[in-house]
Amino acid sequence: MDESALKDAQSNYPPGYSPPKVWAWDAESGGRWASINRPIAGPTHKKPLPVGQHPIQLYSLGTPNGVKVTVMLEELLALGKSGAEYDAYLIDISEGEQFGSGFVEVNPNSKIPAMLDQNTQPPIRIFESGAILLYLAEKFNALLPVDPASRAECLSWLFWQMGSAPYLGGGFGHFYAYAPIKIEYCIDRYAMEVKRQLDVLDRHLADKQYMCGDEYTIADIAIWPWYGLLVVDGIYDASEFLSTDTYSHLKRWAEKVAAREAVQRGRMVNCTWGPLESQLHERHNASDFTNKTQDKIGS
Ligand SMILES: N[C@@H](CCC(=O)N[C@@H](CS)C(=O)NCC(=O)O)C(=O)O
Repeated sequence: MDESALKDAQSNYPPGYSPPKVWAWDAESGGRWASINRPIAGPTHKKPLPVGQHPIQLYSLGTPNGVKVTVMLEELLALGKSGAEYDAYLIDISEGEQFGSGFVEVNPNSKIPAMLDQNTQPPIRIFESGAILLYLAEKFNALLPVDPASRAECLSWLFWQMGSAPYLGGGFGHFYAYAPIKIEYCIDRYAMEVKRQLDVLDRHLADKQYMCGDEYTIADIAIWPWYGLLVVDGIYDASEFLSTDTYSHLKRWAEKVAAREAVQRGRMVNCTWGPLESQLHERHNASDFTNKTQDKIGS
């Protein structure tokens, strides 16, 4: 952009902050997550993680990144892969539990989801939801196509999700729903990108049942909790703002995936908000879901 175009663009926005030479961590920035944001890594306190009996130990929360993994585990169990039995423990990120020493040992990046596979000694740690999905798909030979072309397509969409969702969550969601002030420039920038991404998905799904054709794969499992939930559940209360109903192929896919039993179960695990009957704070057995339903009938 040349000098005069830049001046023109700047004149659309009121004068405000001008960055100092060196940024310093002086104060909370405000906004919904301000109290947990820090510019340094590492643990803030000593706290070992609980460990259960099952091969897989999950430390997570029912956010879209967490839901990817609980849906994957429920799908594997539905396929009869009993080795995927898991204990899911709650990590309350609003209370800073991601900075406990035990959690940081499993994920040095201090973000949910994080997983331990206790089938091996010492146990294997896996963090980053995409890495966890791929690890589980390879371990159980499921939900990842085997022929090279379909596998490449599946991994392309898996990594597309990993790169794209931060624009939806950290960009659009943050500035539209959580920031302490509404900044038109930021909301415009991220709404533009999110709508472009929705159009990418909508065009791709126009002639396909699932992201990789007729086969439901980890690409669907990764993408649905962000883009599917945006369309079927209006995360960030943004359906009208983003006109999500207009993406009809994406909507059809999102509703089809939402109807899967494993997806419905996976959404409940580690969820601490919304209707009480759809929250299962921790999961240690398949019967936890049944007991939950019975609680509901009994109440
Ligand atoms: N790229 C990571 C993102 C994980 C992530 O951002 N997790 C959020 C919750 S959805 C978190 O733990 N935030 C806590 C923090 O930032 O302190 C993944 O896909 O696993």
